[in-house]
Amino acid sequence: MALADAVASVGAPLTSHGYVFDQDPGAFGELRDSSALLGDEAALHARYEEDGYLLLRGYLDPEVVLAARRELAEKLDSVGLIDRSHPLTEAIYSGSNARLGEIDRTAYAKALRSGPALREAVHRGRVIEFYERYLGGPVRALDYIWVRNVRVGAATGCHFDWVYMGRGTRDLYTSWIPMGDVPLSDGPLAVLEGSHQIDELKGTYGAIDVDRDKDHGYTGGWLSKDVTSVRARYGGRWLTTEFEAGDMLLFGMFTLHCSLDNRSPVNRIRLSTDTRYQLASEPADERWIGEEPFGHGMG
Ligand SMILES: O=C(O)CCC(=O)C(=O)O
Repeated sequence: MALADAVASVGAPLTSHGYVFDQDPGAFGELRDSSALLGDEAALHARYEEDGYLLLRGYLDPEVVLAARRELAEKLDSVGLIDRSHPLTEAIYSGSNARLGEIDRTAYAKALRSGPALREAVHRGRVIEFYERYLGGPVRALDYIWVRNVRVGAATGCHFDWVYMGRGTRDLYTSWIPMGDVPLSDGPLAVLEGSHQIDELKGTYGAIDVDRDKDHGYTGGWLSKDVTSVRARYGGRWLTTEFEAGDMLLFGMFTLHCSLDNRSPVNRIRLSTDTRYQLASEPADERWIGEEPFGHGMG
């Protein structure tokens, strides 16, 4: 579906934290699909330099992704988050998260991000093959897998990934992988066009370390929740799309991104992961590697 039709089909303004995305063609557009460049590493690099991201539609095996979705949905169901009157893989929210108050949340979060089908989808096979070709050598994935199960009403604010994982190589890439279809209504990711070239932002907000710099003043490490002001200040269009199982969106540490609000009319939980890749020979951020990554607790 063309983006304009998809926007119209949502039937309500597209928002992030309630801030409305201006739908003027100069302010909002569609992520560019670079899958036609697969196999031509030089062209992929040139596109990445230009755009700060690569959208590879249908690059992953949808069956592998959907197996991971099933595994995630079962885990969400095990703590009462899924409405069982629908197939589990529809991931319709039950309306109650009361059980989360009764369980060991840390152990549960670890179980959620450690299933074999999930690892197969994001740490093996086609994803790794892509990065080995793209980076030209053996690749290390940061071991930590960020699982997003985003309910209606929630969104991610505008940020650079570097502020969360900037203690290793700068040649680090994020893969945002929809675990199933993520239409515009369900709160997909959005990228600010040209943001990877805003040097001023790299040297200011982009220079913080959310764990080390305790009084950085950026709540949660986000530059802002206000997509309208961010665009007014830095220019570019907010770019997004309707994602399908098998798509992979790759971006760099200094590409500003956020998510749309999940406004699913059927109360679907948005399921996606984000994972990071680099050359194995480069230094890695110690917070996110090993059997039990320390995460933000390291300080
Ligand atoms: O999926 C989301 O809402 C956030 C993902 C993200 O920030 C990332 O991929 O770096």
